[in-house]
Amino acid sequence: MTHSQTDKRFLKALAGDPVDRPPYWFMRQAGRYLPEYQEVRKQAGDFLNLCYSPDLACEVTLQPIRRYSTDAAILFSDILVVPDALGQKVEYIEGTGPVLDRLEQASDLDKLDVSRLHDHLAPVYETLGKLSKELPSDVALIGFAGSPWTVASYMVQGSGSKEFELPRLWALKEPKVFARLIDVLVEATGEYLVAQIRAGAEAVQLFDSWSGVLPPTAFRELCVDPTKRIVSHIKASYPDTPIIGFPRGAGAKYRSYFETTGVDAVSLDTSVSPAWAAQTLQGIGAVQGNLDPLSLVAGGEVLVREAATILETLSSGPFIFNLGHGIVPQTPPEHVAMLAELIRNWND
Ligand code: 1CP
Repeated sequence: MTHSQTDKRFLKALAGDPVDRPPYWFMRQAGRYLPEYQEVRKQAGDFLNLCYSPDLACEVTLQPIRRYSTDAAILFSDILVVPDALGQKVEYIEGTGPVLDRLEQASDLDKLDVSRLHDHLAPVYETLGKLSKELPSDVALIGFAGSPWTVASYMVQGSGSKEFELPRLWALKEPKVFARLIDVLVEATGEYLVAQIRAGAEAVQLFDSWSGVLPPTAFRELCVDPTKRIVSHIKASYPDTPIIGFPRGAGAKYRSYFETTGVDAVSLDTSVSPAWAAQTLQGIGAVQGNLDPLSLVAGGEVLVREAATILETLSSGPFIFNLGHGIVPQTPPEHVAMLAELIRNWND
């Protein structure tokens, strides 16, 4: 987004244009901590059914906008709709999280079918179309996908994990086979995000939630390179649509990720010091982040202090206020409302 006409604060900040105050939105701003989400979730029954029901998905996307007047809405969906669309069995089990019929050997990759992608994900595109019509005119619409490494991790591990040993070991033992899986995901993710933009997304975010478990060489091969290929694919059709990368846990490697992939902005995890980010990253592009989601659970003084430090340190460069990771289920919605008000009243 280079200096095009927009009155959306979020898009201006991404383009490096001046803003009256920092824009804000919160990762996982829709979800279980909101009673009105729980209602719709009950109505939908199955979690994937919620993701694939345009009216309901649209409604839960709008819920946090009504409460907090965020500057951006993020499509309500999940990163695991992509393996689902490729034909891998994905289920969400209450209290456990996602469970997948795991990929165990090279021949399992032959079952993945990219040709069904758009048919399967048509309801997601429909949700974006509805949101484009329903959102207030100053609120930007963000589409998203998981990055190939993070999505592959779930496909191979078969569930969430702290260390993701199975995909890491597979990548080390059979790099060529693992590269084939990454290639399938690069293609599917690139296509998926282009279709999201066509349907109305004004920016997209790539969530690489598990990039932090990889050592430097694997980080380059499995996170940076695939992300770079996806960015090129998107930019070929939509050169002006900003792309935000979230290589969670990348540490000092945030810099090479930012410079090499060509993303327009990076989302910072909680471990990144705002002062370091201001000095090292804001010269490359916009940064987004990075309040500890637990500060939002704690509320009060500590929340005000932590948020103020981030605002003071980062708001003189291109900056979007966000969390360092998603809102957790035990977060009191009043704390989020208080934070939103603090940011809305901020200008230094
Ligand atoms: O029962 C429920 O209601 C399910 C809870 C839930 C929700 C609300 C899941 C299951 N996904 C979501 C929505 C979701 N997931 C969004 C919606 C938009 C918003 O931000 O408001 C987004 C962007 C995601 C992305 C996502 N899903 C990521 C990347 C971001 C991150 O948090 O690191 C990941 C890793 C997932 C996988 C996933 N989906 C759901 C759960 C519980 C998990 C994590 C499982 C694990 O512990 O590994």
